[in-house]
Amino acid sequence: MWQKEFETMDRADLRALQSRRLRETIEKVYENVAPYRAKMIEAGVRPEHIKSIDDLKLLPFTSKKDLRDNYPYGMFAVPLSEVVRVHATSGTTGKQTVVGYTRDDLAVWGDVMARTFCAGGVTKEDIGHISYGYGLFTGGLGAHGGSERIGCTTVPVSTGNTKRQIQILQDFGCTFICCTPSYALIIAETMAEMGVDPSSLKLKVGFFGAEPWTESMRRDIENKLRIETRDIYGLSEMIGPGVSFECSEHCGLHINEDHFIPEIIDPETGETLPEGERGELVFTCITKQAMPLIRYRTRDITRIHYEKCGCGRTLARMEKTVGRSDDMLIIRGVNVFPSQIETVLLSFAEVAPYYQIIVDRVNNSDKLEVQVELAENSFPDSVTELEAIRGNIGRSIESAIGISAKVTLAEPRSLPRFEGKSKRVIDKRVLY
Ligand code: DLL
Repeated sequence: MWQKEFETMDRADLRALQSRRLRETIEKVYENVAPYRAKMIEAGVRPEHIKSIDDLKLLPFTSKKDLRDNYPYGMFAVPLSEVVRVHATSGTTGKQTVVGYTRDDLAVWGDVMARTFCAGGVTKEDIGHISYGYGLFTGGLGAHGGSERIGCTTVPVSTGNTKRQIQILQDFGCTFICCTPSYALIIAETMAEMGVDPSSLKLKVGFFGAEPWTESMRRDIENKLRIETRDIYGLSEMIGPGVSFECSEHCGLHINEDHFIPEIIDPETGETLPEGERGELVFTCITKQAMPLIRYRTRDITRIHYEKCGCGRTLARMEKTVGRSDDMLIIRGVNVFPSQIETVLLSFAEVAPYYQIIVDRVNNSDKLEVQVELAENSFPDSVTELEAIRGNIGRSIESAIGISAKVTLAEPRSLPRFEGKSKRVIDKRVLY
């Protein structure tokens, strides 16, 4: 274990630590983050009302909307001069959700990722192949920080060019890999096409996350790549990857509770649910300096178990998430909100506000198609004109969401109309 004293802490001691850190955090945000102060005043809560983690439920929730309303830095609790890094993830409209880190926050991130890798048997003798994207996405640099923190030789490959990735795995003797589970399957298939025998590699274990995957996908990856696998979960708003991690027992993901306090709520009513019930996961950061979020609604649906694990860790375990309480899609590891696509479509006078978003998975790769109706009065009279509109919409969608989409222009009045709630997203992916 990387930090045994925290990972196996007696639960009563952990609770005391969490309560102390929560009190300090609440005092700090009340003082330094105007939107929090305003929300707490509105809810009639003062920092002195928060004595232990039992008082968490008195505090108002935070959501992506708060981050959007205070874009880009309005939720920061320290001056920008203390912030050494920012990352960003998709917002629900045109603007990104921005998160910040102080130097201490980066150190904590390194530690929680080091815990993750240690739980998969990684030591400083290992060589890490990081194929999560580097950049605003937290996957690449987050995994990178943890790998370096342990002292592993770290290979910052980032995404793309699968054949080159395989060449690097072979030549550099990488012993662990980090990427999305669907990309792991693409690597496996490409290896088969190239005639590379996975047993000839030094690869031992893979850390896969950033999107949902199933136990049968796990078996498939393990068989095809001849490695062990670990699920890793996180979200940019908390820190990135490293919020929770799997150990060799494979019985849920240990939440780094000394940094993030989890709660499960009913997504409809906001009520805290009793231990063991399934609902929406909510987190409170209790050590983040730059941007501590209080009762942040992740929208991920899961259940938490608090019994001690066979591995000796006392940190609570969350089950694999079983969906979301909002309409966010994860396409090729990228978070996409249908509203982002709608915003783009509505900016084109040539199309009507009737569209469908179709997501499918072909050969382990997600495909996105956007069908949109042409406006009745602007039916273009040449194929060239039609193609130009299609091309412009495609480019605008790609620049808004960061991934490409096949755009299909439909005839006026040809797409379904809905009397009740419209169903604009058709997700055909079946996670086997
Ligand atoms: O996906 C951080 C990350 C990077 C996690 C690399 C793991 C590995 P965001 O882009 O902010 O951050 O997306 C967060 O992705 O709320 C979940 O819905 C989903 N997600 C992340 N990990 C898992 C997982 C990163 N292991 C959102 N299983 C979260 C299922 C996951 N869903």
